[in-house]
Amino acid sequence: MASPVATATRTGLDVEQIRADFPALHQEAHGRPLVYLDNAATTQKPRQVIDTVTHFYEHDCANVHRGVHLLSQRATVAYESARTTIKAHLGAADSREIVFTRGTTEAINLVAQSFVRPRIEPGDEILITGMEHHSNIVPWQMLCEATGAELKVVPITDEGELELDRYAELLSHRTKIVGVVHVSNALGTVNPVKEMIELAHAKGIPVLVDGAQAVPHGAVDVRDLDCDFYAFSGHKAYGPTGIGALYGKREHLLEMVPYQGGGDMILSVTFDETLYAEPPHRFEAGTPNIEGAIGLAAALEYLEALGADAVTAHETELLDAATKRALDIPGVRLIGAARRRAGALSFVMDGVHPHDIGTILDTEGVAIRAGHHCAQPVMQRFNISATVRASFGVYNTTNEVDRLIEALAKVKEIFG
Ligand code: C6P
Repeated sequence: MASPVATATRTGLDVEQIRADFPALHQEAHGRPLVYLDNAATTQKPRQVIDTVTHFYEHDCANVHRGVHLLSQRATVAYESARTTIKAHLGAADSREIVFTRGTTEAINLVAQSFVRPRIEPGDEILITGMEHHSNIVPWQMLCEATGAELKVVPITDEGELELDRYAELLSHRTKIVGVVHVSNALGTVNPVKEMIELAHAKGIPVLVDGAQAVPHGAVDVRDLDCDFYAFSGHKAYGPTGIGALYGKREHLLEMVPYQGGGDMILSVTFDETLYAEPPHRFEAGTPNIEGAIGLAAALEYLEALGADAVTAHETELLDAATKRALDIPGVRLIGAARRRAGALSFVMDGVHPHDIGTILDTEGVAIRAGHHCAQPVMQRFNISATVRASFGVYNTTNEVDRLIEALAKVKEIFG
């Protein structure tokens, strides 16, 4: 089936070669070659990830940490070496600092319940920002409700950047943790997390970074950032769904109580007492998503082979081109015009609901997301109910930017 011809990239990625790795890209949507621009929601998977997961099912399928038999030993080695791959990808010091989770959401809930809950008191504060995804809001609200703590929010400017002066002021002796998104899924803003972490640490406050939209788009180094926790999801970084990871500094993980109880997180159990396993297994109760972890490692290896800087450069080129050309369309208004953006272009068009735009684009074979992107407070901040969001990945091309813009012109034609 026909696929859009990839144009040469000036940024060092062989996009045609990359596209050949992704079977799902080579199909039509409503009779047109698919243009997949919903990468912030989830990415397509390269053959290397699909084959890794298939290989596990065909050769090594067994439970981990439990069996004496060969397959179980192979599954255990593959699962634990996936942890080492993730440790290396994030620049962590020790693979025991990597906890497998279902994704970013579960990682944040784990920090809320296991790290913050035991040390929070009525009147204490949790500081997040106005551009968080619901998964970095709701767990903290639940915790506040249960404990009498208070949720504080760093406001955002009209350009979609954080008000850093306000951030510094809001860091108080009552702040028990800062939760901040590295790259906003609704605005594309890249936040100055390193600087924010420094400011928080100067007051002894730990910081959790939501890296769901950062890991797919470039280099992340948790030791350079000096963050206390870093959460991300596999499926947005070309890996399987249902798997992600939490990086946590070893000294924090050692202090933390388990989040869930069950098999594989214990040293010994009697009816009188249970002794817990050391981190990270203490936080991985039950049979884990073994094939997910292995597939995630394959995805990160794939990204590494491309090179983080080349990935960033390629996607920035597409994002800049799409932004410039979308703004040439009368009535298009960008939501989020931060100086540093990554991955996503979010906008509204006068007189046309984003869902209508999404539907027309779909009939043109262009997949984008229209909605609040699970960041309703961002929509409230900009007095809108939804945006159109085109989000880019390693396999997108300038031809596809053309297709997006042509489809938007069609929307204009239909709605006048
Ligand atoms: N954003 C989007 O279309 P999970 O669902 O746990 O894999 O990831 C949650 C999450 C957390 N933080 C950020 C910044 C995110 O973007 C997401 C997921 C998707 O924008 C689905 S709502």
